[in-house]
Amino acid sequence: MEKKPFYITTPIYYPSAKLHIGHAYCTTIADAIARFKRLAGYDVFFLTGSDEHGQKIQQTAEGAGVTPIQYVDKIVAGFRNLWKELHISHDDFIRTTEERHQRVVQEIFRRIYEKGDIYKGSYKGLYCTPCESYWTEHQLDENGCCPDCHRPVQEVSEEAYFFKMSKYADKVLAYIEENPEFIQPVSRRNEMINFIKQGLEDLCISRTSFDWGIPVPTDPKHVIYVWFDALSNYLTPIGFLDDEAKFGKYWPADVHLVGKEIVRFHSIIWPCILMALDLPLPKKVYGHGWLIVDGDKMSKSKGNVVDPLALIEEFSADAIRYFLLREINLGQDGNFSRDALITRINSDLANDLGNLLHRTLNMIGKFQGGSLLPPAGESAVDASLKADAMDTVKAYEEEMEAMQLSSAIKKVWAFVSRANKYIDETAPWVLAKDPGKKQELANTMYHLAESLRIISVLISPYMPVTAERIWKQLGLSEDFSKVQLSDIREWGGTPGDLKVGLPEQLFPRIEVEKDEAAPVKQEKPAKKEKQGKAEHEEITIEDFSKIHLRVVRVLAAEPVPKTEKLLKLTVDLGDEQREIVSGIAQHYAPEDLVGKNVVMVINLKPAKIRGIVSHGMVLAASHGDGMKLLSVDMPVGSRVR
Ligand code: ME8
Repeated sequence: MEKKPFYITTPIYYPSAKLHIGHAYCTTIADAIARFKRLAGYDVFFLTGSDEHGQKIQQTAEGAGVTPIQYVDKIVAGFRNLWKELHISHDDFIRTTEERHQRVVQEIFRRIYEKGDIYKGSYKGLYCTPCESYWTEHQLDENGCCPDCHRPVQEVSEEAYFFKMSKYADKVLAYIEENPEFIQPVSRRNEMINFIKQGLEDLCISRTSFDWGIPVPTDPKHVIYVWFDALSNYLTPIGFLDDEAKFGKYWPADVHLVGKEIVRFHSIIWPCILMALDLPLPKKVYGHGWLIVDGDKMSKSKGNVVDPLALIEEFSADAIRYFLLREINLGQDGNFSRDALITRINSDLANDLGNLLHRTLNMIGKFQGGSLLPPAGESAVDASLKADAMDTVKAYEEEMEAMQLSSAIKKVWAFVSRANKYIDETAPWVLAKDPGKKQELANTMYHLAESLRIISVLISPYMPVTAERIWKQLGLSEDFSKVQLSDIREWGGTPGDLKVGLPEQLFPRIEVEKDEAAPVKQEKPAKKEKQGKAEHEEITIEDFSKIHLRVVRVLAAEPVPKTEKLLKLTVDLGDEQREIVSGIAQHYAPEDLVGKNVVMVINLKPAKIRGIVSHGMVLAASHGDGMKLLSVDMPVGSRVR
């Protein structure tokens, strides 16, 4: 049977700087989806690449004293190496400096020009070079800077070609409104609808003040605007212009996965270009959230970048992948913290998964000489484990199809815990002492090995190396790269006489320094005299401006078990949700907090309190024994200064 095609893309990254863990996040999500789709039997084409033209890159190269191509060659080699180390399974890597791409961009320009949707005019307006974006006066932020990156914009005035975007505004709006699945999540969709309703102006698509770009075919003193150039990359490797059958198979793309700040380019400008070319529009543009470090988007200028290669070297690619995909809900911002990463590695990977494999293989070795014995009959607890396994596969598939990667892997972990509990319930060490329980013991060992076989397939989009290691330790002979989801939709794929391997540690436990896991100050107030001194110490306005205070809404509250003072709160920051732990249980009942708008420090370093990672702190005033939260009647997301 012919496989169904599935085409997924990441953005092509600017080689203006080294990639950081935020870029790795985006590519890891796409990789997990691509791997899942391959498992599910699709013919997948997964594309990533580099976006190498534009003024920003020309300037950076000049600053470094090299030619632009020398500059990008070196950085792009670093991209490729990172994707290799992170086990990214892309089918092609497109560079916008390649001849195959240049040809496509010039042909697209020519076709739209001939159609009359590109015309020559003169551009006078504002340009943000770091974002390579044009802005109008009314779109700037309150300081007259770029509304995306908040850096100063430049006035530019030059002869330029324009693309008639205004002509397609109504059509693209209708497409967005008629196709609720097109822009996800829904918050981004609403933003885009509002953006178009404010009016779409024609887009300036050429520049003459620098030359690092693809020349306009009929007027080579102009170079084509980087976004027009970059977006076209999605058509190049799937056969546009040279392989009609291939192009017909993969286009329109199933998913363009992009960061939330570039949804606008993908869901408005790109569809207008495609309409001008009479090509169908992509099925989905998914805007994922940002990886935040200490409350701020990671960026070189802020000096808070986390180097993915160093992390991979320290903790392994699979551990990083697992953390990113499990910890953050796609679409929402998520905090990256070393403490949270170590907690996940120790509790989920070393403990839950590592122990399940180790205990199982150890017992098969010790009680049955390293071999399974064919199962016969089934106890109630065996049947319930089997039913849970099948339910997990089903729920996992549904979540993965909906791109809910975090929920899907949580379901797998619930099953890992279930299997660990099954060991305690069946107590194989007791069965092993009773010769009359030989079959019961054989059944138990079989159920555990089969559960692990299923788990290894389910985790393979997240942790491809670990998944295969489990498969091999189990002694399964089938080539792991050929395994499909259909192999685990039914229970019983493990051969009844399988000879298993020796257990090898999957993830070593990471030892944490004592104060890394210490509770935050809320639980242990500083000494009185220290507080007094701090109160009289003057700080500058710059010191104060480091503290990001925001109005947030409490969505849920519950006591932290075995504590008197602590409540766990889920709060809405306006653009994401977070969990925090607060020492206010003696002053507020959980139900009184839900729906309250309170003030929170959002860039406080996360801290683990009683096993829960707290991402921020709500403010409260205290007097004697009384305490009240600072509550403000302002919309969620308002900055407090
Ligand atoms: O925008 N967390 O390239 P880019 C999550 N060349 N994602 C992040 C992130 C973070 N901290 N920082 C960056 C471009 N990203 C264009 C794309 S596509 C035709 C052209 C994500 O290198 C960001 O959201 O600036 C974006 O999706 C991607 O990295 C590339 O960013």
